[in-house]
Amino acid sequence: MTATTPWAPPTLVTVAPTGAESTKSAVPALPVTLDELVRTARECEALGAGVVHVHVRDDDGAPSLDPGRLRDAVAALRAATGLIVQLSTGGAVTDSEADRLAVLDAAPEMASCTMGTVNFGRDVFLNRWEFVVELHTRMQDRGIVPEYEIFDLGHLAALGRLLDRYGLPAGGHVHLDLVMGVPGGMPGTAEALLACRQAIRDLPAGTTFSATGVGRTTLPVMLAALATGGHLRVGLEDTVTYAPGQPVESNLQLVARAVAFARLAQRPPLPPTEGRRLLGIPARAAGA
Ligand code: KMH
Ligand code: ZN
Repeated sequence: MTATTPWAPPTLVTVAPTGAESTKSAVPALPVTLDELVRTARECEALGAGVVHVHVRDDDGAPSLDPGRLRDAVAALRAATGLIVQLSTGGAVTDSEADRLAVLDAAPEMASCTMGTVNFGRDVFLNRWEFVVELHTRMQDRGIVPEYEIFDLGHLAALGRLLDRYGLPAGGHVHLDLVMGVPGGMPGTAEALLACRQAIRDLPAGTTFSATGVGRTTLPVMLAALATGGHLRVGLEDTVTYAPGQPVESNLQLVARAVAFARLAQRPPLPPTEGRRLLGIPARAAGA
């Protein structure tokens, strides 16, 4: 008998090294300065990461959407790495819509776009429909490729509605990230991932997804994503405990584990050049 199942695709590994929630005092390995961010990004690229999802911090280590810092981060990461640089427009739950929209002025090649409001622990991560539309259409106008952040199953339906009404994103390819296990969002289970996988079939053909399991859901989500053709996001933004009683030592440790699982699944990491092709991001000119 001949096998008819196609080989699974390589894995695009995104590292989310910092986030907006942890403090340096609680998580000493967290990169909060520009130097720390760039060093982490370089190391993670060498191990197989293809994308860096970026939140920046101020001089006190607090989350920041300062336009100058964002521009500096984009420039420094472009100079030091070949990674696809994805700025967070999610910021922190306290950030204003205006500041979150202004993130796009730093002209990243990619940015996140969260598809709806979600309870976020004791907070609310607010993403009104009009705000989502504004982010999506500004990114279309500026040629910035979105990664749609999906915290709940209903966010996939909202994404379908967004694309129907306002058209495909810049580059024409739809890519989303399932952010699972946030207290208030969908659970980080294989069952929930499969429900999303099913709903993704209603989105444009060729839609790709990555998945992130927050906290203790990191491993089940990673294994379920690898088994179903998904890509991976890992990093200290989402995971600060490596194993029971064992704090994460570095982003590198999380990327190394993700890459090892991806290789075991015979889905080796996808370099950033090929990641750009997959996501519809223009190739970087030589030396640029
Ligand atoms: N920090 C969260 C409130 C994103 O980066 O786009 C939002 C977040 C999503 O992390
Ligand atoms: Zn983020």
